[in-house]
Amino acid sequence: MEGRHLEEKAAMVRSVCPLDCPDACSLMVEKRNGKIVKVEGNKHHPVTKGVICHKARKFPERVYHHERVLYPLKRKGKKGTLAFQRISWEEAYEEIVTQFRHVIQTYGGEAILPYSFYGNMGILNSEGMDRRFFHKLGSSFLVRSICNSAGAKGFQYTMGVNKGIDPEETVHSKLIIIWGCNLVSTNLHQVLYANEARKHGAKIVVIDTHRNRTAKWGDWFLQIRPGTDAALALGIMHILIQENLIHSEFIQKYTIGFEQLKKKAADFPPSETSKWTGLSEEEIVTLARLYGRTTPSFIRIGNGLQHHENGGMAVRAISCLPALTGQWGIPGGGALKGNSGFFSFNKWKIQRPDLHQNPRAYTINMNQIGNALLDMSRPIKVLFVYNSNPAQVAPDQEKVRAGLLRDDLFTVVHDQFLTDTCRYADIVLPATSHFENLDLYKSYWHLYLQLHEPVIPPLGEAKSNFTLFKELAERMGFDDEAFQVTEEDMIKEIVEDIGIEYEELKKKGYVKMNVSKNNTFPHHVPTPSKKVEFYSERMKKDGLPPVPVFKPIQKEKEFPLMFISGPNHQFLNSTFGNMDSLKKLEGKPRLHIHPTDAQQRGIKTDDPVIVYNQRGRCRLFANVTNDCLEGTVITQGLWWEDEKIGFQSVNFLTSQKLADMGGGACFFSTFAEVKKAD
Ligand SMILES: Nc1nc2c(c(=O)[nH]1)N[C@H]1C(S)=C(S)[C@@H](COP(=O)(O)OP(=O)(O)OC[C@H]3O[C@@H](n4cnc5c(=O)[nH]c(N)nc54)[C@H](O)[C@@H]3O)O[C@H]1N2
Ligand SMILES: Nc1nc2c(c(=O)[nH]1)N[C@H]1C(S)=C(S)[C@@H](COP(=O)(O)OP(=O)(O)OC[C@H]3O[C@@H](n4cnc5c(=O)[nH]c(N)nc54)[C@H](O)[C@@H]3O)O[C@H]1N2
Ligand SMILES: [Mo]
Repeated sequence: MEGRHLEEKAAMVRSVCPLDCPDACSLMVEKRNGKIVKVEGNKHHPVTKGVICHKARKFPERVYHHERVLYPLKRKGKKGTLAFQRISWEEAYEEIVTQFRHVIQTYGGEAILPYSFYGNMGILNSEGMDRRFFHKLGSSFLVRSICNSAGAKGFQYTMGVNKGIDPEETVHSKLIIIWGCNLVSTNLHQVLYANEARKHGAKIVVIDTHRNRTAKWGDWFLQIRPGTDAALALGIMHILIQENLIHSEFIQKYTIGFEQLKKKAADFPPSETSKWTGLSEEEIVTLARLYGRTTPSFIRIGNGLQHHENGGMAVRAISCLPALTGQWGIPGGGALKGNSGFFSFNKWKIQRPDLHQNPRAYTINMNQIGNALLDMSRPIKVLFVYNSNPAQVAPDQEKVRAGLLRDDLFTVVHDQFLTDTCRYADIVLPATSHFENLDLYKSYWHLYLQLHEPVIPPLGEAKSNFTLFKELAERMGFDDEAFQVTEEDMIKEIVEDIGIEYEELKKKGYVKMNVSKNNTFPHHVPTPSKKVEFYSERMKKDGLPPVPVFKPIQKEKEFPLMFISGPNHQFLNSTFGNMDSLKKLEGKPRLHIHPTDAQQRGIKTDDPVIVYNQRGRCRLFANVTNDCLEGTVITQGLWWEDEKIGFQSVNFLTSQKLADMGGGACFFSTFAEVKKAD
């Protein structure tokens, strides 16, 4: 017995972190008596190198949490409450299929809407069998643009594809600019590379609205007014061009539209740039000269700065900088917004849009789910939520929840926990954790594709998304071969398409994507002109200014404070927001407010405050601090509703307005007023 016990204790199994996070870590899981007891970073993985965050270490607690949903549930109380009764999978399927059939017959397939994002980043469980199923069902299409789509589009206009440099190269960078990105919380391994570069003399500059953890770690912090990054980028260009700190040969060979860009940048002398950004002229000039004189330089473009009305253009403008100083192609030089472009495979083959009988079905932007649920001219009758928690993460919660409360809406939620969205569900289905699934993981930052083999069998009656949609297809009588495949079949299809040996992947667990001159900048720039486009004809066709411009964010008179509600350190969006250990580490949901703004409103640290605007309100605890600018209030984290406190959701204040590009969300272009709570 003793020997067996020791053997069990030694069982270490490979896994992958499924969270929507750039690092996509390789994990090692310690199992004892068939149970996961510990999760650590894989020391052998070239990027993870044995280092992982707190959240991933807490996976055992999450997987075996007493509140985990393990059986199908049916609502027995009113919508908005959490009153459910246990039912069998057969009953659940029966009810769902009956609803599907009735709604398709009465209103058409478009009255069914899937709502999903990347609660689990596994390709099979986030954009595989589910897509096939809803296509065949003939449902409305969902535009999944809640995260990075404005910035991704802006970057693509300049560079043609969502690719940047290989982050492993950034140890060679001599200047690292972290722009609108809270790395220390959101991209830990980039911090490790930057620390390595710093040992070799690199300087780390942080451009952010908030003196966040990353700003405190960097060497030089530039605190910029929110929504003015395009002005700063143009201001840097102005000085680079004026002081001839540009790389003319590179510009000549690899870019188009320099003359037009030069003209635009001429409008942004330091005085003008300073007026908009709030940075001093000296800061702007020093930054531009540092950028113009340092090679290799690297810009890590974050997601924060693009959650604005003008966010697409901000990224578009910043992405022009590396080409001006000829950084692309030098190891450690260039920029990185996202690297998903390295993992290109034929999505059509995996998602099978051809199964859809009505390719002109409604298209609904997930950022406007509130309006969509309330639009009775084309009613959504069934909402099917998985991998997402719209009653927390989507903007304009007043509308989202009014929609979810509709008595004539049938809502199914597939999740591991009774999230706030489950309050409105008619049926809740138990989802496996990623440890229970076979799946394939890419990263949107590093370049390793990873295979995940199940570490434990499904808990309770939980099913993976893949299994759920495959079984639903069967119940609906869909007999296409698309629904006959196994997980392994689908993985093999993807891997083959990407050009990786499945056996090698199975053996090692991860394989690096092929990176060569033929698929990286500046030799391969897949824009229409095949060059870096300072001037973009495509933007013009899309009704956008073809050259980077700065358009200030529209202010709102009655609500003088800009309200920025970003992610926090201990949660992953709303995931983990129900775990006491991580909540304790995070403390209270805070509103960081500048001393002048606080004083004007009679607010002191720890006071409960109400943040409000024309759309709604939320209740937070004040932290009076110089870490934010006057006129900007900041909160972090998507905290779950707490019955004792009530209305903690920051998304009651955010709007459904779309960004300038890609149908992106504008979470941070939100205006509000603050008062002390009674
Ligand atoms: N711990 C943790 N890690 C996460 C997540 C999480 O919730 N928690 N979420 C994951 C996901 S889905 C994403 S998309 C990424 C997001 O991670 P990041 O790319 O780091 O983006 P954010 O944290 O949203 O915002 C970064 C910073 O932008 C600042 N900011 C806001 N407006 C502006 C502006 O106009 N200009 C500039 N320069 N800065 C501005 C904010 O103050 C914030 O400090 O993180 C991923 N990783
Ligand atoms: N105010 C404000 N709002 C924001 C943001 C912000 O910065 N500020 N950030 C935005 C961004 S960048 C993003 S990406 C979105 C994220 O929005 P979401 O993708 O909705 O993220 P989460 O809140 O983490 O919810 C994911 C849910 O998926 C569940 N889940 C995990 N694995 C599985 C699985 O295998 N199957 C099923 N069925 N479910 C699973 C989790 O338990 C969790 O409840 O939020 C956006 N909302
Ligand atoms: Mo995101």
